[in-house]
Amino acid sequence: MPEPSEQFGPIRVQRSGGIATVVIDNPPVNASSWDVRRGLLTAIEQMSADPSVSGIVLIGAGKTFIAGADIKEFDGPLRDPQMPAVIAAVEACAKPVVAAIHGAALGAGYELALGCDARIVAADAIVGLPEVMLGIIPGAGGTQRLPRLVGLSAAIDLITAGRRVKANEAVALGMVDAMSTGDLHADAVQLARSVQGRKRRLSELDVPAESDADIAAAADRAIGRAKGAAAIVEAITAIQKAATLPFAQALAEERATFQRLRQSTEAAAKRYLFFAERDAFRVPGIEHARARAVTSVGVVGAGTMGAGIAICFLDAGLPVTLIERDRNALDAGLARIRSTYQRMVDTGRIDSATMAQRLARVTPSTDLAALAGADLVVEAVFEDIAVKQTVFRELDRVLKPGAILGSNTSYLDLDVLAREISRPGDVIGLHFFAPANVMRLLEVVRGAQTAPDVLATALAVAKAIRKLPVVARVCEGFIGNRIYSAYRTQCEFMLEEGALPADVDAAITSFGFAMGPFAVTDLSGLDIAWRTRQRLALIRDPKARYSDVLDKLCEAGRLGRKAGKGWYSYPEGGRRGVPDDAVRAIVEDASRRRGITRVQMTPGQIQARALAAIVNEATLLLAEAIAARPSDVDLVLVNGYGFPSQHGGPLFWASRQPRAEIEAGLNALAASVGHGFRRGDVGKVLDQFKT
Ligand code: T1G
Repeated sequence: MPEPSEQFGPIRVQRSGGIATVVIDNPPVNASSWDVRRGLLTAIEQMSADPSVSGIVLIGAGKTFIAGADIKEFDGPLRDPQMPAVIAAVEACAKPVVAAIHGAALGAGYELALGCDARIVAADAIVGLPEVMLGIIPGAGGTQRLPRLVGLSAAIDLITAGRRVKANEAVALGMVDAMSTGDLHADAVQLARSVQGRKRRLSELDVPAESDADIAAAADRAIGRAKGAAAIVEAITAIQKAATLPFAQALAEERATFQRLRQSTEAAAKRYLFFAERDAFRVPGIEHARARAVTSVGVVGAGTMGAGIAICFLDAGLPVTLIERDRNALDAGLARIRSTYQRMVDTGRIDSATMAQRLARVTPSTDLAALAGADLVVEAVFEDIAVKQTVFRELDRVLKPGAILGSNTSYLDLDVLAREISRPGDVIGLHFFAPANVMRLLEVVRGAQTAPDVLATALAVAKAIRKLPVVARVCEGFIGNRIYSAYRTQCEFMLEEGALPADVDAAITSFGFAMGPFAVTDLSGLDIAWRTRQRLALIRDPKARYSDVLDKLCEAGRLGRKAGKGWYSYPEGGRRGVPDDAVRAIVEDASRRRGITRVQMTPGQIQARALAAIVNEATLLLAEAIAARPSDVDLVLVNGYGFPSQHGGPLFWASRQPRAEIEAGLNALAASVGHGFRRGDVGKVLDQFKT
């Protein structure tokens, strides 16, 4: 690229043969901050007025085009010039402007590109309008210009799903005009020259004709996905205006909707989670630790979890040695992996060649010695300490020095496992969530002796397998299961006091959870919690309140959906549970045995108690440093336990409620638990949140 001629803050201009290249240089992702917008506007206006310039190319410095508006600016009023003004200047410019896209052109970045006369992408580019993921809608013309390129129904699909579209598909969909053959800048300059003197303003194009049926179908699909997310509904409305309103009016209404949603609690919650995900990778105290190389992985146990874990590594391009105790179990594990990939082929997510490549990287064996060369091994065997200790002792014998031993335990004491072997520093918990190849969350459990570079390796591995790692210290249930257990216990107490499973589940789903605690337990099976209770019975404080309703259900063979009955019944093996009088009888009998007069509870009371249990337990484990920061806890509950993301997680949610209401919920919780209740210093935690 020629030498820079002008500089406007993070924007520099380079000229070559009549083409002015405007370079956006605002690391790390060229977010369109105020400085960038100001610099761009100045550069565009100057190049427009300069007779020696016949065309303009916009390109990003570093690894990407503009990855979007600067989300950090969204909590306050946005300073002028705002992106619509920059794009208006691009459209007003008489000379063709070409967007040269590498890396990410997302949100405002792609909207700027849509304001240009042509778009050319590098092979690694992704383009899209993911604003709904942040509780907002595109606010710089995306809902108006994209439909003019791809049609209304395709725009509805792309925007309401927040899709990030790879280069090939973007060309095929018409979202961009061309793919660079190699030198993106040179190809963009060539393109600018080839369209000299010709403007192609999308704002002047009509929306391609389409049947109302197709448009309605796309809107229905999007509504189906919305699950109450306001931004998706608002996006559909905005997009449809592209076909009904004059461009300028629809653009202004889009902007007004964007500004309104930007200030909503839902959008604030989504921004909080966005930055929380980035913070999760930053673990105090290991800044200087170097991750070990992981080029080969072993998975011990090919059950549902083991097979899913193996798929995570295969998807990331790593070879996996899969171990099972015998041939039958091994074949069953391989069949699980194969059928998962076959479903991905059948649904068009991967092609059969990719499936074959991934399966070819599996080495099945019934001999642990096959793991001698592995850099990392994850055990996913039966959740029993004695079984896991045996496996760890064996692994300690066969693995090479420097190999990392990961355990997928979801409850057990990792330090007990580590003490078993000669290299406790190489032990780490890698708690995947079912289905492991789908759920993004990975609880990384740091043992008392886990070495810093082992923790750093786990975080690097999490990034490589596209997981969201949250570091937890060792305690019963780590972050997620510990909080979920306190929440479920409180929900069971409410059954004894007057609620029924369907009342609690209805209250919880109306708060935004996809499922209530009793429907969830029926899905995962009541016997898992029952086993944990039996294991903990020896150390339970006999004076502490204990609800035995779940035990009674298990003793009655009501183990959940797999048994056709649990908290609900599932006639003809259906997926939908129906309330069952047998459960009501067991619950009412428990009240009688405890001398409790049953009182109808309102959905609000149920929500307050359930959320108080979550918030209180979260506060206790923060005080014990099980989690490093409140946002880590929120990430775990949102990404692993279905806490509604529009609330930002339990602690973010609580920080936005009147403190008196939170205290009232905690008081009700304390009263219901009684003896042994530990009240966390919730106020201290919530004070950390800026409101
Ligand atoms: N604003 C501010 N900071 C951002 C940012 C953004 N849009 N995107 C990333 N960062 C920071 C991030 O916090 C991190 O900082 C660093 O950059 C690297 O990010 C008007 C309103 C582009 C795919 O939703 O998806 O435009 O932690 O770790 O894995 O209609 O970042 O190092 O201090 O994620 O390589 C729409 C958001 C905005 C895209 C790169 N755009 N970004 O992934 O790096 S709304 C988005 C991403 C909008 C208009 C509307 C990813 C990425 P730190 P990273 P990465």
